[in-house]
Amino acid sequence: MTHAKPKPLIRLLGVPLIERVILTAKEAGINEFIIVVGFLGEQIKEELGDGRKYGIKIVYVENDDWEKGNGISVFKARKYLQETFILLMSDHILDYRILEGIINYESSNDIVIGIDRREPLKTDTKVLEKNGQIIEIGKELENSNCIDTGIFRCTPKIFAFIEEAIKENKTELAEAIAVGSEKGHVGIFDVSTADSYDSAMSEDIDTWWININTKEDLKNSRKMLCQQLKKTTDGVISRFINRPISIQISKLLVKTSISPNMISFFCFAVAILASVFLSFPAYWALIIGGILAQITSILDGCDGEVARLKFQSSTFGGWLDSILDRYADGFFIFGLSLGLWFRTENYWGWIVGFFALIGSFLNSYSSTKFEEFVNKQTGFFQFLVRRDLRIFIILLGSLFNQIFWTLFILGVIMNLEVLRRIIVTSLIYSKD
Ligand code: C2G
Ligand code: CA
Repeated sequence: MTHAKPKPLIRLLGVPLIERVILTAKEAGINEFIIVVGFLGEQIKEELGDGRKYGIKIVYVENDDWEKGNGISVFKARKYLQETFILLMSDHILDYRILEGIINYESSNDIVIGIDRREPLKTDTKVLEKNGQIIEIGKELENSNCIDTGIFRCTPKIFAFIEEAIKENKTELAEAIAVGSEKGHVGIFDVSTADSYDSAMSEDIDTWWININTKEDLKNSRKMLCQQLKKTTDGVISRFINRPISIQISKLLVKTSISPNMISFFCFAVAILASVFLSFPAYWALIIGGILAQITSILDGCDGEVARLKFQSSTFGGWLDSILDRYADGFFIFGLSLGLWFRTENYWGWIVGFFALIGSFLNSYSSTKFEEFVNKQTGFFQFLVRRDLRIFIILLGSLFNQIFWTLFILGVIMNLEVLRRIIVTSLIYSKD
């Protein structure tokens, strides 16, 4: 053995595969886990512990027969599984909405298998289903119309099927499921029917799963996970400029132990530095200030991205993120107004600064409720006027050495956007 690391502990964007599976299940509301360990099981136990650090409960079951089929592994856990449970593979990465879907799916079958209609790969277990019931299952099926995703909902009845299969020397889980399906007890759940709507995150991404076998699979899953990092509420600058960069940075950050809150604070510190530069009368300082401001706008994506990739999102973090952003906004505009005053001693700078400031604050203040009202109804791509655009205007203004016009444009655009929101909301809701 050259590398003595069990496959479930391979890291995918900073999180071991098995931990990903567990935390995804937790997102779907599952809090108790039975993990069957075999080969190099000690390392897995050491990594995950009793689950307390994740706010869940983990019980381990040893399987010394790990060289036999995976049906044996499931069978060894029977003592702990006296009610309906979800059976997952430690190397199948999946979207939590598939789990929500299969948990809530109405079916009287003892086993419900998550299936996918895509073309089978060599490694896939093939399934032939008819009217929602499984007729045949196996790796070598000639006639199949879907594949097994490795996501199951089971009643303890499954152990009887496994036992029966074992008697015939069949130790693979698929073979036990075949026993159950012959008796007409196995149904399907099409994973593509899982609800793909997540109010904040997904846009047109599908619910997905990947069986990680090769380096290529790891690469694809990384791509999938990164695609989901964008938010429906991202503005244009964020969508086309900031996110593509911040996601690359986040890919590096997840490999470290840097927490989302640390990123939020770091980002804030850079913002303060940016506003100091913006307040200097020299043109070169203004340019540096504008560039630093844009950098913080990019980094502002990283705290949330790392939080989502590492299952570290928190209510506090989200709140901190937005509070620090508001402070930074205030400092940027104050820095610009001060810089203008140093240069011209014209009090008009303070007046446009005031309008830019209040417009920026109200733009953020009104956005959450407004998006709740409107976005859910329309859903299609919109030109969102948000902080990312604000900071981009500051960048352009400082590159062109136009502080007054920067503040002026900010004041106009931000207040017009607030006005637009008032009008749109009143049109939709005036009848309530
Ligand atoms: N979050 C968190 N902890 C932090 C920061 C953020 O848990 N310290 C989570 C929260 O759920 C928060 C979300 O991440 O609601 C914010 O996601 P971001 O991707 O940081 O998005 P946002 O800052 O709103 O926008 O181009 C940059 C983007 O416009 C940044
Ligand atoms: Ca952020």
